[in-house]
Amino acid sequence: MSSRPAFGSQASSNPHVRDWVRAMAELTQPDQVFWCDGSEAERDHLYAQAVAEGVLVRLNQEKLPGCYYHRSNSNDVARVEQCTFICTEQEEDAGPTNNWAEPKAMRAKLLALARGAMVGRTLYVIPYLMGPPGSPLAKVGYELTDSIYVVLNMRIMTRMGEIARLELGDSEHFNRGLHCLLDVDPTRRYICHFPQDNEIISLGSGYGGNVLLGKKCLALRIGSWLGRKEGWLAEHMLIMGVESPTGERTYVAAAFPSACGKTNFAMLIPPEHFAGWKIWTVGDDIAWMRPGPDGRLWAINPEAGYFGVAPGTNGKTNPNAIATISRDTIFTNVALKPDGTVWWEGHDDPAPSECTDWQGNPWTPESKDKAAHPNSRFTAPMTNNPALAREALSPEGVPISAIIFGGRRATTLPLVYQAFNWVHGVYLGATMGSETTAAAAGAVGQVRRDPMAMLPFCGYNMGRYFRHWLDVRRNLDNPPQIFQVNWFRKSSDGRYLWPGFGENMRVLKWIVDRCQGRAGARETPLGWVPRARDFDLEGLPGFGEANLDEAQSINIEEWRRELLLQDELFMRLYRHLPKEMIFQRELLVSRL
Ligand code: OXD
Ligand code: MN
Repeated sequence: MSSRPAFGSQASSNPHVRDWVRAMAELTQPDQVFWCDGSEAERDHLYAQAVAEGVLVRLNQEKLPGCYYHRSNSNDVARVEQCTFICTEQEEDAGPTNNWAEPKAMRAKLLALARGAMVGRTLYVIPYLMGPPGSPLAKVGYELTDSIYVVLNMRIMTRMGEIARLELGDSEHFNRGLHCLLDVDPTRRYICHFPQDNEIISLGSGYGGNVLLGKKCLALRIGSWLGRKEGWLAEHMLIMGVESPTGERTYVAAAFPSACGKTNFAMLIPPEHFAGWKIWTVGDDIAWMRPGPDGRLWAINPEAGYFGVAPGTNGKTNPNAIATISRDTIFTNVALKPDGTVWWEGHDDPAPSECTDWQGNPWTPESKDKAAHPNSRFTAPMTNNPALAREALSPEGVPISAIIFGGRRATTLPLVYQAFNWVHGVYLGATMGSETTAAAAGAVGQVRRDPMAMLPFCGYNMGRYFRHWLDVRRNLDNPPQIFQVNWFRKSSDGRYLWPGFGENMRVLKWIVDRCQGRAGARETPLGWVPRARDFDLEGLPGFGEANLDEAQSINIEEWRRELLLQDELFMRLYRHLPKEMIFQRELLVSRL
């Protein structure tokens, strides 16, 4: 009797897909090939399988229906930028901010590592669609993986299965992604992109950002490459709709580096004072944007779920996220409580008297180490979000009125200012700096240049990327206004100068009002800033005009240092840096 599984046997009818899957199966030698269709029945089967294999723990289904728990290998908890490569014929095409490898040699090395890597395992074939079906920006990818955890996460993060097969039809234009866990050894970890072939090979990791190939690898690194070729932008940006009490909706995209609050901002609930205002989430991490026929910049969220940082998420910082992750969620590397629920530092519940930490060790409040890894995550479907914008499902997307760039900066950068024009705005994005976070392996808290929050994600030469941003303007009769924000500025005694979280609505309101032509501003050397009378400070206890002035102050000494740091990046990019960026720098120096 054949033990053929009831699920996973429906191979694609697309000959390009079949040939490639056959070749990869010959290489990796799995015991079986499982073709995912994305159905609910398949989902139930896969969760049961993952639990049986010990990859997932089924959480308390009364308290957390549809939720599961996973621990990754403790050497594998964040993106690894040093193992991430852009493999192009010319090193210059990858540029000085990426690790580069010659494609032929790198492919040969990776395929040698992948040879026989799935013996005794299952090769899952995941068809997935990035973007709403029928969108002019949507793209199909196929990920081949031997990780059932990846399959179940991709199910949440993308439109997976039949919907992607239908979108692709018989076309050969799809992203080819191969992922093998190998033995999760950091010395054999490679996240490699071959943009000229629309291909990704990821080996030796099981961490989301390295292995959910639709996200950083396709939607950003390959996406940015395709965007330059095809005249659009793939950006590390949230997208939100801001609805005023009159029902007017203004759409905003915002680039903040990893783990700097994009998810919280995208799901913001306006404080009581803003009765009648409402924020709608279109996306929390990635925006694909193209000039529309009407001369405006139109954006879609290519993803279908949120892969958010758990620590610090609670009913005060992000009530919509708490509702979103109350069901159908996979929790990774948080702490596991004896009652089959989860906990992390900054959870609404007090620390449990005992639990199991992210590494599987017993943990009590007396323990020295954290119970949850600082980069522990939740993977949740966007349709769980009470603030999900209906436009998140629209193929056309939304017209963007404002683009916000923001870093995590304890000094120098004021709370908010507006660029004088598009080129100046591109310069603000290009010179962004931010303190590093736990989302990437390495030191935390050091300021590094992170242009447009894309340093780890731009799949080609960063200088040409700035040029592309300048070029996109030619197709925009009505370009978005560009702003810079910094929620994280501190006083000399280490206090945050701005309350942040829901109160960011005040900054957002000024931004929206500027776009709608109904808020004033004062010109400064940096850009347009709100005066106290332009900015809603009502009902914000303990925060008055003097506080706003402090949060907005320009310290010339700090700006001297800032300009030197900007120079370091510009020197690295010099060969392809648009002259406009150098002129903008000179203009800023003369204004200061
Ligand atoms: C993410 C990241 O996971 O930016 O979104 O690291
Ligand atoms: Mn991100």
